[in-house]
Amino acid sequence: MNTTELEATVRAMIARGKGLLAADESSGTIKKRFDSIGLESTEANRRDYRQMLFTTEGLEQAISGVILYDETIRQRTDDGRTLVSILQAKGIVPGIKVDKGTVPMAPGSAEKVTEGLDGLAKRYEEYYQLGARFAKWRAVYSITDQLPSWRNIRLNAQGLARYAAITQQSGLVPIVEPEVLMDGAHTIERCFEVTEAVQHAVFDALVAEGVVLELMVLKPNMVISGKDCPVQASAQQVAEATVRCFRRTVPAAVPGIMFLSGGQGDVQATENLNAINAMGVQHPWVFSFSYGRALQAPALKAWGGKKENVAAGQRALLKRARLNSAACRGEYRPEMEQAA
Ligand code: 5MM
Repeated sequence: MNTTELEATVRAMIARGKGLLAADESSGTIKKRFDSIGLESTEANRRDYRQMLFTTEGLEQAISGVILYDETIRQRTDDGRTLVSILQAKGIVPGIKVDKGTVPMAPGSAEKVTEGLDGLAKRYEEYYQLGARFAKWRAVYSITDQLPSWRNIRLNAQGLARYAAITQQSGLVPIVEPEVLMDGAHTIERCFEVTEAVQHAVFDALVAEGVVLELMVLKPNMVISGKDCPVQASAQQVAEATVRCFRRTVPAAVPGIMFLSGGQGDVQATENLNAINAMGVQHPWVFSFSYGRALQAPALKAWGGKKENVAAGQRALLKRARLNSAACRGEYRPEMEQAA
């Protein structure tokens, strides 16, 4: 394991005031996103969209890394440069999503497990050549009164841990993403309970698998009310519950906790991250963002699939990236939404 290189990658990813842009939507997910603006999901349109995002001037001031999808890491701009080289020229670290999505845990089961371990070390040889220096694997957990089951928590933890070990051995930094979904009417207390159990199982498995905790990044959900819960917790309550949960479960050796947005509104995701960083408490970890929807939704809308809107799309992306950068420092204020 090239510890020096992995350390440098982690440091770059968690650089102060910066976060990750999750642009690793699989074909099914990007189709859903494009459907929302009435755009066909063709290879050329997906390339144009990602090119629009990555060529945003000044993006590197707030974004340290971008998570790519297999198709994107191979694509080129109009003038023949790889999309990866656009990022590298800005000092942004390219990363790659390596999981192959989820399947039912058993026939008929509502719970999901993540696939993609077969041939992973071999796939990394090519991804490294293509420029990837970190990777991402996502496990998802649904909340109901009975779920997630212990079996589901255990199986997903094992998958995340095995992936993380192979990733480090292959010279890339693993982002470990256990996502407890916001879907449902559950309370923030129930989200706390499930997230705590999930994180305990994940770290138990990571340690058992020999993963070097200093050389990974955690990408979790915040502890938050279910989308349909009649009582929605405030940003302050989300921050307090989230920090309490991670103080109980995440070893201090882990350098960075970079949250997913998970369906939170774009402003809400910024407010919550800001509240976490404005608590005035010293934490062992950097708290930052690895947002997909919360960074991209306004940009996608402003772009609308039209060449003449590229600048508008980029302005929208830069605005959210900068405001989330401020939230990493606990310096975001609602008035900044208008000022930006
Ligand atoms: C960008 O979306 C990622 C890929 O999802 P699929 O494999 O389902 O297409 C996703 O893993 C994303 O990185 C995380 O969910 C964080 O994104 P959000 O939108 O939750 O911040």
